[in-house]
Amino acid sequence: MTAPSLLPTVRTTCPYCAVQCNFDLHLENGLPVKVTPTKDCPVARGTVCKKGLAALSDLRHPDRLTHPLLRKNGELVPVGWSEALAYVRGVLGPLVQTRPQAVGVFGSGSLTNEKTYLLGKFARLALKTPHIDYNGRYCMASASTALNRSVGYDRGLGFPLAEMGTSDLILLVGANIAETLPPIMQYLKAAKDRGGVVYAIDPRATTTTKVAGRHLGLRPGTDGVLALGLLHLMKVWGKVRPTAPSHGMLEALAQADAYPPTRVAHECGIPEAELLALARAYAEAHKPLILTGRGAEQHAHGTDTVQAFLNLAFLTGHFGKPGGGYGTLTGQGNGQGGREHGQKNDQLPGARSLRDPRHRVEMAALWGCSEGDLPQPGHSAQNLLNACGGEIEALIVLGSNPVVSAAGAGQITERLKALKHLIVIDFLPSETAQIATLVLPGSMWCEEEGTTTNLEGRVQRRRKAITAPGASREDWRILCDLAAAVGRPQGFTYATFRELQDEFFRATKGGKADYSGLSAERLDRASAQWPVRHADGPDTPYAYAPTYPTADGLATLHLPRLPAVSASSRTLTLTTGRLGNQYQSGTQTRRNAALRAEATAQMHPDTAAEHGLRAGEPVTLRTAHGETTLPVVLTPGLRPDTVFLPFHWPETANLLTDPDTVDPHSHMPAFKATPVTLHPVPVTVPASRVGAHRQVVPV
Ligand SMILES: Nc1nc2c(c(=O)[nH]1)N[C@H]1C(S)=C(S)[C@@H](COP(=O)(O)OP(=O)(O)OC[C@H]3O[C@@H](n4cnc5c(=O)[nH]c(N)nc54)[C@H](O)[C@@H]3O)O[C@H]1N2
Ligand SMILES: Nc1nc2c(c(=O)[nH]1)N[C@H]1C(S)=C(S)[C@@H](COP(=O)(O)OP(=O)(O)OC[C@H]3O[C@@H](n4cnc5c(=O)[nH]c(N)nc54)[C@H](O)[C@@H]3O)O[C@H]1N2
Ligand code: SF4
Ligand SMILES: [Mo]
Repeated sequence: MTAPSLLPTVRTTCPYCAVQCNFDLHLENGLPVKVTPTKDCPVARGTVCKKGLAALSDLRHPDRLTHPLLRKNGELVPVGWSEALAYVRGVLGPLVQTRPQAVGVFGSGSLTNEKTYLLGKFARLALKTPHIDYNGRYCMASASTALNRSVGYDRGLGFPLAEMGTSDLILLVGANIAETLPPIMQYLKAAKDRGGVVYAIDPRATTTTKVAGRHLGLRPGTDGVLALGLLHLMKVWGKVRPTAPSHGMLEALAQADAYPPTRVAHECGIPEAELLALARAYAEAHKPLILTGRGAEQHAHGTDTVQAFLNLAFLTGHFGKPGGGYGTLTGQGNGQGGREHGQKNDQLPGARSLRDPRHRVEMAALWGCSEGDLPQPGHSAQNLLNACGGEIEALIVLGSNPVVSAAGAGQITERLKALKHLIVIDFLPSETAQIATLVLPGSMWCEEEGTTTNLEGRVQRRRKAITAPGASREDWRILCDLAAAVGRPQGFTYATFRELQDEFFRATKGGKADYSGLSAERLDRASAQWPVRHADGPDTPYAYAPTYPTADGLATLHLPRLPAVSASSRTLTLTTGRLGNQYQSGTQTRRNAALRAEATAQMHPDTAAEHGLRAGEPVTLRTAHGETTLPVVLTPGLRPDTVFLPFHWPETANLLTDPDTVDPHSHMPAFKATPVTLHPVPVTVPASRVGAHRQVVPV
């Protein structure tokens, strides 16, 4: 049953990636029937990708969750809200009084800014637990950590996207934007049309490497070595001219001495001539732009890899230039805002620190509690999931599907099953919802108001077009219901969404990510890039100009610590990533008939031949952490020492990744490099088992 539409056409933002395209939803009988891109969109300028176009079909998908589900005698059965909330009162109520640290919260970069803010407040004030973290830890956390520790804050791009077109050399380091952030390709093409050069640095040839025109197919995990090799040559060629005075410059430069071209080419597994050609292009460029994606970042040394590129951009005088320098390509719809407003384990709204006594006092004043009531930082994402079933007895998940997306998903699923209480708020029966003790039906993108912040720090309105179906509720109301159920409703009694939104904007005042000059009305007039400190003041299209918000205003160039590279050609490395037609853990896109895709194992024809494998035949991939069987796809553009798996299906990539090793700085798991072996499947295994992933059964 659906409520009548509010308007015949509503302009809103896409539910998926960090570009945050705007489009118009055309409504008929209370439901959107068509999406049309708008030329007014400041980001995509009238383009939209196929995922955005197909997003409507999830809204009333037959699997849509429309009532709470409670596990009884092993089965999830439909119940009313009063019974669902009585369960929460019964099990979480006593726990938050006696052992709040036994409760965890897992959030998401898919959540609007307002929900991000509310989730952090809910964990700290209603549950009083230190243990809240989110899936952004799996995403751009390494880039975020490197930027924060070097220049004191982190905005993925320090300039409007369109400035990309003014760069004369773009290095895409582990970013397959033609499939993952397609509208950005127009800015890449603009740069090329002006005579710019584009390199895509990726162990695989992809659509992006083709359009870029120059492809450097390095060995997975060696991007940091490449960056140090480039710095080495810049030093030799007299191209060092630091962006600004900073700490650690001499040490960073001295470190590069140990990375001459021969070593770098050998470790990266690339011809020395290709390294020199890239270095020459960088040396000659007036405004080179280095953009990292997850390929460079999702490693146990991801922070140090980003640091090496940041140091290179900084020491060659390009950091912070409009359209140049260094940036990271944020991934999720609100991956940027989601990392600013308090769902990180160590963070308070406005990118404040939970460790900073002044920040704690500021937030306590706004929230009407004492500073001492606020917990200290708790577990980060992967550690939180690993603590489930032990120290953590109850977990609330909002906007993530770790059964598919967490590193070492096999082990993590066992941890989640060992929980006494797993409460999942979702709108579709994700694999994580299917093992929950309680599932609460939440709201989809155009069923709620809010704001998101895209990959250039641009805050935009996401407008409500329709009402959530059946007994499902807006997520923000569910969080308020949960606060009341555990006996701590104070601070969670907003009469309207607007009250929550205004409180959120206020809460960021004085923080590094200051949104306090924003309001729904201002955002109706135009989007704005943060910080926006005053209602009648400007926004900030250009960030990263010195001085930086650090203790003394200077940047600190930390020394990247990179692991020794074993360049043995016998070792096969598994790397993982995305397909253009699927989104993340696939809850939404695997159900969408317009977005067909297949789970396969991509490998070079020589690799297949060496292992006695042929196209379409099953292969069992085995790592120290698990195994899975998939059909072989021959990919001549992939390095012969690398195998690629998408992660959008259960029983694909994350059964093979490492659940226990994380980057020491960002706590990011190593999604992009796991030693793997390949085994042909004996003919006795029925072909029907190949690629037969656990089907998503409606609960
Ligand atoms: N279609 C689609 N679009 C998406 C998403 C999605 O799931 N589907 N997710 C969104 C999100 S949350 C994110 S974070 C972004 C991610 O966007 P991207 O970073 O573009 O995505 P990935 O496919 O994970 O990784 C990019 C590339 O890194 C390469 N790679 C693997 N290992 C290495 C390495 O060691 N070094 C280098 N240099 N490259 C390596 C892979 O071959 C891959 O082509 O996409 C966003 N957009
Ligand atoms: N091997 C490997 N693993 C990876 C990666 C990789 O490259 N390789 N990439 C990592 C990255 S970058 C990311 S970002 C993660 C993403 O992986 P996840 O954290 O699992 O994110 P999603 O798949 O987007 O899951 C979102 C879930 O929440 C629901 N949901 C989405 N939005 C909302 C909302 O607003 N409200 C409610 N109630 N529910 C919502 C969806 O239906 C879905 O079930 O995966 C990581 N895992
Ligand atoms: S998925 Fe990303 S690129 Fe595609 S329409 Fe949505 S916001 Fe735009
Ligand atoms: Mo991501």
